[in-house]
Formats: sequence, structure tokens, C-alpha cells
Amino acid sequence: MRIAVVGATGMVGEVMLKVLAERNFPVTELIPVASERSVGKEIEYNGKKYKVVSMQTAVDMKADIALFSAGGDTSLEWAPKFAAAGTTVIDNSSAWRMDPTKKLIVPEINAAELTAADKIIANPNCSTIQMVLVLAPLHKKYNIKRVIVSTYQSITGTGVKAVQQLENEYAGVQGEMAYKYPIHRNAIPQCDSFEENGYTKEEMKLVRETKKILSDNTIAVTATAVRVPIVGGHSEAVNVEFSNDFDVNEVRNILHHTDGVVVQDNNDTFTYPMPMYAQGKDEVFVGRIRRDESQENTLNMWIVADNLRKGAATNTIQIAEYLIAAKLV
Ligand code: A2P
Ligand code: 11C
Repeated sequence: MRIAVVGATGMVGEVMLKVLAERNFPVTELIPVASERSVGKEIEYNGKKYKVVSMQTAVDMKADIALFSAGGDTSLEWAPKFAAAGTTVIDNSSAWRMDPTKKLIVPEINAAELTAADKIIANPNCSTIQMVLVLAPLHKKYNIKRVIVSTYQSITGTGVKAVQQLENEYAGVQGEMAYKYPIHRNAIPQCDSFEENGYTKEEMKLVRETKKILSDNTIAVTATAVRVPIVGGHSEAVNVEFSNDFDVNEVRNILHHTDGVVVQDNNDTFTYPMPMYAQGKDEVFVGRIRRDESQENTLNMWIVADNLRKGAATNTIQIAEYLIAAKLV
């Protein structure tokens, strides 16, 4: 497969290169792509050096698959050009996710929706992916009525600039700010910009993308998304109300048998997921599984994943692996 990585110099792009190599993805030619300012720059893949090319050069090279992580505007402009050249685009940005003509895919849940006609495929938002992977099997079994989610999101979700801001604050150095406020010793209740309804875009992604991925518009979701000075992954406190009652041990057992999910849940041994330990891993970790005693048929959970891995690079590459296995590219 001839693979273009668009945004190869960015935070997610770098992890994509790492994950492609780790999984022995069948790359016959790697085409790293970034903005004009990075053209000619060398990046490393599997021990070899490659030169970054421009977007137009990459379109003309007609790769089989392009993995995009270069922001929404870049994707809106360029994904259709790659697609017109015959390249299948898997896009990490929010540009196409809610477009009714595009599929929004978490492979373990809905890869079977994909066909060879899908030339631009959307990868969901990181905080959505880790939540729906856990919710999907529970929805099937108990039918979800409503989800209340509060997030504790890693600064790596904002990109290189945010990591730099935290490092500058640790070192007591003045520098460019990725956020409106200091993030060291802080929690900022704003991820992404605000929408007219008073929620942030990040919060509304959790609402809208969950319904689309689970193919169920009746699921009510409400979210509060918070940025915390953490690099390893996003954490989420998730409260789920079902139509049907459940047994907590059965819930654990269902999740234990869910692909891509690891249950870490033992109070006696103080076992629960934490971003420090999720970092660098491809799985979604779930723990603190307990009944909400304030309301019928309601469950509380704590879900953690590396937002750059399953939340972004790994999920994108799993979609590409599915396309190859199903002979859709
Ligand atoms: P560049 O390094 O040339 O700016 P992050 O979100 O971690 O900051 O990374 C963003 C990625 O998207 C980088 O690889 C960046 O390339 C790339 N990028 C940003 N703007 C464009 C653009 N207009 N065209 C192509 N790539 C872009
Ligand atoms: C964050 N979820 O952590 C974001 C990053 O829609 O793909 C990715 C934004 C997106 O802020």
C-alpha cells in the first residue's frame, strides 16, 4: 500500500508513523505530507528518513490511502482533491464527521458500514471514541436512555503548542499560550470554542458523534469537557441510564469480552484506569464500575485512553487495516 500521512510533522501524525511501524502495516511507499513550511524537512519512519512533500505533490502521487491529521480547514480543502485522484482519505479532523454522506467509524463498532465507494471516511473525536467503545456493547444489551459525561482531557489533544505551554510554565519561562489561561496547577472548563447553545464544540462532539456511531438518535447525551495538565490521555466520568436493569458483574463480564477494552476494576487492590498508565497503549481502559444508587437502572464508570492512540492514530490505522482486509481499497 502507498500511504500518505498528511500532517506528518504534527502531534497525531508522529504517532501515526509510530503506530504504522509497530503494527507492521503493509507500507510499500510512505509519503509524509505537511504544510509548505515543512516541505523538504526529514522525518523518520521505521529507521529510514523521508522528505516531507507538499499537499499538491501528494495528490499527484495518487497514494492508495491518505491518513489526514492536519486540521479541519486543510481537510475541507484537500480531502476531496485526494479522493478525486483515487486516494481513499481517512480523516481525523472534525470536518466531515457530521456530513450525512460520510461514515463515522470506530472499527470494532461499525466498520461493516464501509464500502469501496467511501472515499472520505471520518475518524471520530478522541473523547467520543473511548466512550462509545465502552457504551456500544452495553447499549446492545440494556439500551441506553441517557449519558452524562464529564471529561478530564490531556493537553496533547490541543497539539504541540499546548505541550510547549505546559513545559514553559513548569520551567517558569514566558512563551506563546495555547490556552487563554495557565494550565499548570489548573483545570480549564473549555475544550475548543463555544457554540451558540453555551456548550463547547468538544461537548457537542460527544453528543452528536455518539448518536451517529451507535446509529441511534434517541440516546440523550450531555457533556462537560475540561482540560487538565495531563499528557497521557483523556479520562471520563460516565453516568449511563439504561431502559433495562443490569447486574454490575455482568457489565464487567461484557466489557471484559469487548474487543479493544480492558477492565481495570478492583477496589481491594486499588486497581482503576489512570492516564499515566494508559499512555502509549492502544486499548480503552474502564474501571470504577458501580451502580448509581440515586436512580434506577443507572451505572457509573471511569474510562481512560491515550487520546493520540485509540483516540486518533490507532483508530485511523485500524480503519485502514479494515479497508485492506475487506478489499475496499
Ligand atoms: P506543519 O508542521 O508544516 O505546520 P499539530 O496539531 O500537532 O500542531 O499538527 C498539525 C499538522 O498539520 C502538522 O503536521 C502541520 O504541518 C499540518 N498542517 C497545518 N496546516 C497545514 C496546511 N495548511 N497544509 C498542510 N498541512 C498542514
Ligand atoms: C481535544 N478532542 O482533546 C480534542 C482534540 O475534533 O479531532 C481533537 C479535536 C477533534 O481537545
